[in-house]
Amino acid sequence: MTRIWKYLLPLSLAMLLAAAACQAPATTVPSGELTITEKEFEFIPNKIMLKVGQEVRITLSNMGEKDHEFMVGRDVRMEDGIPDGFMTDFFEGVEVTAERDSQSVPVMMLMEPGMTEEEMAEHSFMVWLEAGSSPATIIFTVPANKVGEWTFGCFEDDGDHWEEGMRGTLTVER
Ligand SMILES: [Cu+2]
Repeated sequence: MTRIWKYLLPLSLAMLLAAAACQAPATTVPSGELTITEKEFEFIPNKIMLKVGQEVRITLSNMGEKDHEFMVGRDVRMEDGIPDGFMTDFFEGVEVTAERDSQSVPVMMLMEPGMTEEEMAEHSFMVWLEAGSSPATIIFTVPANKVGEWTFGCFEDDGDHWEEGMRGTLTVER
């Protein structure tokens, strides 16, 4: 019994690795903790896979020289011909808490400054990070009604960042 496992285990691991290598390189998050780095003009990683029921801590870190934002949704919303966000917000109905510099902060504080309270209430959830600022962490449990494929993106500079390819895919699996 023990002897056979000695050979089977490395073999099955090798097969698993081979199978994983053949698929699209989505970053799975077994621990639930993930850092997404932002810079001009990309998110690293840009393919993420989450599981329903998983408690997730996503830390957004702006390592670029420009301000960047993180929004997750479906169907890009155009405003005066400029991509400005998503029609459907992934975070709608999701309870999100936030931390910054190891302190808990209201999620509203992660939105772009200068917005009125009314604008914030109507706006999709976002994490806006000024260039050079400290990372922010959002914490939430992945709800079952979010299964499927979502897009995340940055629409800063009148949608330029989005056009430049600053976007990624978030897949929620059962
Ligand atoms: Cu950006």
